Amino acid sequence: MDKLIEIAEQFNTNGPVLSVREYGTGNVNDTFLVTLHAVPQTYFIMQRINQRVFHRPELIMVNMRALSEHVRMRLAGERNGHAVERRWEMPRVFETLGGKSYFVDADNSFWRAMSFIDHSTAFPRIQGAEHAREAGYALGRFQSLISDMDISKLHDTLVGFHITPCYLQHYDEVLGRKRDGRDGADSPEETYCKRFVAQRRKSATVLEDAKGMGKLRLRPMHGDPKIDNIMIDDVTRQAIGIIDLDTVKPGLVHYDIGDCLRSCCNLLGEETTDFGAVRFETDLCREILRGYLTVVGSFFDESDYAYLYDAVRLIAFELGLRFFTDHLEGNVYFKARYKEHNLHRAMVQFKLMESIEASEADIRKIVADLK
Ligand code: GN1
Ligand code: MG
Repeated sequence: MDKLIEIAEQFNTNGPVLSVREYGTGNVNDTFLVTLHAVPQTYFIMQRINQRVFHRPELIMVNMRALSEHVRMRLAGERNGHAVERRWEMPRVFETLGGKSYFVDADNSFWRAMSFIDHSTAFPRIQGAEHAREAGYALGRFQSLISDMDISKLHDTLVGFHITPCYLQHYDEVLGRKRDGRDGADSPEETYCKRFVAQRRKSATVLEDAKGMGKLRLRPMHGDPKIDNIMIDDVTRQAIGIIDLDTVKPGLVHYDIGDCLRSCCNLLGEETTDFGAVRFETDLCREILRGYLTVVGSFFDESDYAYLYDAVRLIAFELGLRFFTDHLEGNVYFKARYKEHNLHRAMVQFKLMESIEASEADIRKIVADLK
């Protein structure tokens, strides 16, 4: 603990550090809430970036700086142009006492600190229709705020991230290695997952093919707009920001809206082990898309709408595949509390995908009605 306090004291904040405690449920980085003695900034967020995942964490900080600057200018421009004002916040990066945007400790761990967005909450589950609409709005708002960013200024902080065929290729390699090593017999869950991937692998290229054909194009995207990253104002109940900006990069916004839907429309969450009960809630899907399309509808064309169903189906497959591959590899990417943890997470995503497939007609109708 003393060591964590010492690290927190490396950052330029307004007051001595009182305490540091673990915070949140991230699968990759380690997050801490730092409490200060002083007011008004009584808390801040400190994170250790997982360098097994992010090989160049300093590039994340370069991106964050460019991103904050861009959004700040866009918001200032809006304030000048219109009277309408809605709270929108981005985490502010804290510099170290030496004026850098990160701190590397004696063990070579990479630390950064950011402001805590006050008077707001990130819920682990969708609370109702209004919350769902706000979640969709938040993603649309975020994508629209960064839509005019020069993508050549954004570093690719995680090469291959959200390119589904790359995950399939990696899965095949891992499986091949395991066969050579002649591992023990598969558990029923492992058998289910292998069969599931084999049956659906052909469709893994659907979004990348659409990109290749020019039907979908690269735009700046968030990369991880899951429910836990959407901040809701404690008083107005409106969405006021999306946190976790490590994976903002050029990509297909369809991976984003797909990810937001697969996360928000699964009320049992990613961590349940009640696999048979996992369902995709189409009523929430309608509200999320309603909120989302009120913002991005202006830059969506015919094929953007046409690929929405594929997007949500694919991202559940992709995340399930990522969890399952990590299980086969021995949990080297996602933090796991027990040996089968990533296998169980994969089961949840695959069951969710089955439910998405069973709801295809409903989802397509929702999209058509909202167009
Ligand atoms: C990881 O670390 P966290 O929990 O913010 C992952 C996302 C997954 C998510 C699933 C960099 O996000 O892609 O969708 O878990 N982030 C990375 O919960 O791989
Ligand atoms: Mg994340």
